[in-house]
Amino acid sequence: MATPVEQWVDECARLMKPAKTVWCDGSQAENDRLVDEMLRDGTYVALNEKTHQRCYLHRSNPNDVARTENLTFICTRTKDAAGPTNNWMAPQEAKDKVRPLFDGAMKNRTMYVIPYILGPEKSPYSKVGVEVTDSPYVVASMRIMSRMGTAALHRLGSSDDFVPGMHSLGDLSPDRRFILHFPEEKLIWSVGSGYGGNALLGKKCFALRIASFMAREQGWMAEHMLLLGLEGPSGKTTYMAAAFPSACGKTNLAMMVSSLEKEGYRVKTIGDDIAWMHVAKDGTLRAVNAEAGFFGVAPGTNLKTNPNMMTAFDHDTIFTNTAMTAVSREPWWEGIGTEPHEDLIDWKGQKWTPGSGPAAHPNSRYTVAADQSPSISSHWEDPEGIPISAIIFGGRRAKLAPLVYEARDWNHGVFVGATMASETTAAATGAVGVSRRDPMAMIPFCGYNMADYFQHWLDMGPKIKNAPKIFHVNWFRKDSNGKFLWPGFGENVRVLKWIADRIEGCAAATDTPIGFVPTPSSLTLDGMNISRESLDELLSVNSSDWAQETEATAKFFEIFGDRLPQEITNQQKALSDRLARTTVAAK
Ligand code: GTP
Ligand code: SPV
Ligand code: MN
Repeated sequence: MATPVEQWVDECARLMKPAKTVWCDGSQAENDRLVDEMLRDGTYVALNEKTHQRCYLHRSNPNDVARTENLTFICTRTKDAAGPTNNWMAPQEAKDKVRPLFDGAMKNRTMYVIPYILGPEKSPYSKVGVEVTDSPYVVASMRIMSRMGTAALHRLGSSDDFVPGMHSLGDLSPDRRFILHFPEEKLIWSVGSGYGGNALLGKKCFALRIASFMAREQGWMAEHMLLLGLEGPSGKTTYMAAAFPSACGKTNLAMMVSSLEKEGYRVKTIGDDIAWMHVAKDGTLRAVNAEAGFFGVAPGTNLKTNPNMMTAFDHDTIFTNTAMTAVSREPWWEGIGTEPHEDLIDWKGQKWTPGSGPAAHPNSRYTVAADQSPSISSHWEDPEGIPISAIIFGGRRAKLAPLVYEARDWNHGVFVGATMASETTAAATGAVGVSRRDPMAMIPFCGYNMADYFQHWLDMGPKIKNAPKIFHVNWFRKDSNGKFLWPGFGENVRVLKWIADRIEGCAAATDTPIGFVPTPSSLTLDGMNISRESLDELLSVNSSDWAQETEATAKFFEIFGDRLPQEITNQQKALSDRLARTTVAAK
């Protein structure tokens, strides 16, 4: 008797009609075969074997370089279940429309079957997915990003407890590109894109959109969050989870080299993008990294901003849409630490000239195994996960939001997350630098109605013993000349230290209408070059600006109608009242 997964794979083969089907085992030998094939057909370009062992450059189709949110759909039975922030199609309509694009899509191609585990191999919280794809680049990427191959098939056995994901490159035309999620039947269909979150179906499609839906049903949380441990001088580690929108600094924070190393503060990485969090038997909130690798933004990565990553990716790494140096064949991007020069080949494979725009695509990325980072925590694969003491929200906000503040309690923290906004980045197609509301950094990734998602967050708090404290950070506040007020990167550890000190009850704060803001002297700023004026501006809370902001958030919440939890409305009102009572909280 065929197992459920074999039956589903047969169905896919009947529809897409591949020349052959290959079940991936995840072995090095299999990867070597794929690399040879990809080097032969141009999918991969070989990089310098001396400086970058087994590293390759992949150039995706120039029309296929970022997630396409406008072509991403949540296909629940009712539109309400998907909510006002998602694109929606009825399941049957979606299938009728998109099935023809899969019909015969793999003629003369190989269909690869990728069984994979999300979460640590032996964790009770982990889940199995199976992706079929005609892209060897997707196979190689999934091998780095998840526990792929035989281990996953073993874990699955003859069970039907897996999330199937059907992927084909199709003809790569944006007109025939669809990323469809069927959360009620836990199914993913993706066609017409070979890039990142559109095509590696274990990532945003399963680990966030489908998983967030499951998490609500089952009482846990699937979040767009990095996970890190801050080691202090006493030897104690404080574990934190942080949600920032795409390309807003998760990877860099999770892997930072602390500027307070001499003082005994070090950051250890657990994950950089997706956290699954459960209330454990002892009542603590425990988080696992759903992934096994980093698919990180290349531009801006250099020996100063992220030395750990510069070490991690000098072997066994895939670079996507970066530039390369023509003679030495090394990857290159803006902000790598060297000036652009005439010897560059740009991300489209053309000779770069100063007039031809950025040499690397702004959303160019590296794909590298997590355990290649020197910063990886020895607990990153703990089956029970790590206990979370702080949840941090943040975004790119040139104005308004101070460097850091602490929410008054869990419900206020949920409100702080729900009112997040950030300037858009190159991680998704569309305009860059436009401020948009992005609750919990989940706007593109929540697989159901976000009003219900807020309620789910509110419901989780009381289930956790010593619920984590909730904070908001902003590394991106600018002065009147448009310059960042805060140096960021390794200096962000100073903010993490303040957060850990707040948890221990030993850091001072000003009680402002938006929450608790550090007093200037409660931040450890020794050895750092920052003026008193910049610091004051970074910590300032302008009540009239915030009053305007609350109007904008109230307007945003209107789209949810009656479904918006009453508690969110209460929090909104309480904030407005506090703002009205206080004219100035800033110093
Ligand atoms: P996704 O992988 O898209 O989810 O992004 P991410 O949230 O992991 O963002 P990442 O850490 O890759 O950073 C994105 C960009 O922001 C990079 O170009 C970084 O150089 C820049 N960046 C990260 N941290 C800071 C910071 O503290 N300050 C400033 N000014 N820029 C930062
Ligand atoms: C993001 O956009 O948040 C990413 C990259 O982490 S992608 O895999 O394309 O979603
Ligand atoms: Mn991300």
